Amino acid sequence: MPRQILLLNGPNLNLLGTREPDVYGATTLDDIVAQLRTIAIERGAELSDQQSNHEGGLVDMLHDARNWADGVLFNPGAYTHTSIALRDAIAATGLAVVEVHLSNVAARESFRQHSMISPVCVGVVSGFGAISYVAALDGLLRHLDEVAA
Ligand code: DHK
Repeated sequence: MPRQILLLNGPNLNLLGTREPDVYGATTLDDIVAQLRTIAIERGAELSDQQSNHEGGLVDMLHDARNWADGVLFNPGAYTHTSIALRDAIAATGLAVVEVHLSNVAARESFRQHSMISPVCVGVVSGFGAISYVAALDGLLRHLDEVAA
């Protein structure tokens, strides 16, 4: 049975490609999903993708994922910096979550320099544009292998 990975993206990430390309790059979310899906298959995993602009919708998606996903790549967008509800949802589900950011949030405005969710994630990848997702998928699959060993 292939490992099941959820790629979960939060608000405004549906606009990737046209949204502030100097900050977030020119790659669309569809391009990122296609690339990750190919890599996942090469690594014996299956990737599903979901996106919501709503905090509660993201909470529901995490709750649902506990029934089928082995791990989650999660870019919560701006909710990274504000959402106790998302932090609690990750803790409550016990899912292995990797936090992902296209930009280097540590080098940006002070309000982006704190993450509510980092303490309940297995790791964080930030600052490599679309490649952040590729690195996060690699890290998550290695983490799941280690835990299973
Ligand atoms: C994406 C967003 O939408 C911002 O609100 C975060 C993150 C950074 C990113 O770099 O992927 O602050």
